[in-house]
Amino acid sequence: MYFITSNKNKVEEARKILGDIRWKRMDVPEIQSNTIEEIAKESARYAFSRIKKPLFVEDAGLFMKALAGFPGPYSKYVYNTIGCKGIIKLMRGVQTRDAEFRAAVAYADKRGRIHVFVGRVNGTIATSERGNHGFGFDPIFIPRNKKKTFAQDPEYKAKISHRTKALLKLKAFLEQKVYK
Ligand code: ITT
Repeated sequence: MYFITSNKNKVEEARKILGDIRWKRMDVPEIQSNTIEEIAKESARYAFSRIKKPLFVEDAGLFMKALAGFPGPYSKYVYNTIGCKGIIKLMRGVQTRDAEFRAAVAYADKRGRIHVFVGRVNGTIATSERGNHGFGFDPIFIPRNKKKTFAQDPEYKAKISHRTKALLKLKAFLEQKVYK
């Protein structure tokens, strides 16, 4: 099974759950949509039309409560423009710091049928960047009931992250198919 992504960190995280997957980089045009589920689904459809083999893609985002879910599906653009520092600035003085990471994994089976699995993790936005593991917004995301950011505690991230949860659902789905 192929994992279509440009992000090496995602591949490393996914291998811990699914084992031996094949990483394929491909330029997949990302549709504009307000949901990461739709974006992932369309990307999987496109990738399948190109390689015609079982594969999955994953779209993730950071959703902040005080900003009505921003940047959500636009997380990549926001990360590449204002980054973690920009988010910290935006949130300066804001009391409600709740945030959620969401991941939508879209799996295309050998016939090209698409199955979507979603994972979420709640937390808060830190007041400064901390830690040097992981990627993206990890240095500013503190999971619920913890003090360290994802970038400070990659082992914990691996256990409970949005991506882990979505991939575990995919794994269960694949195993159930094998035994049927
Ligand atoms: P793809 O090629 O798989 O699309 P990407 O890096 O473009 O990889 P996404 O569009 O799914 O990833 O993610 C949007 C942004 O959200 C990404 O640029 C990261 O900054 C951030 N992000 C996603 N997952 C994250 C995680 O587990 N920890 C921290 N930041 C994350």
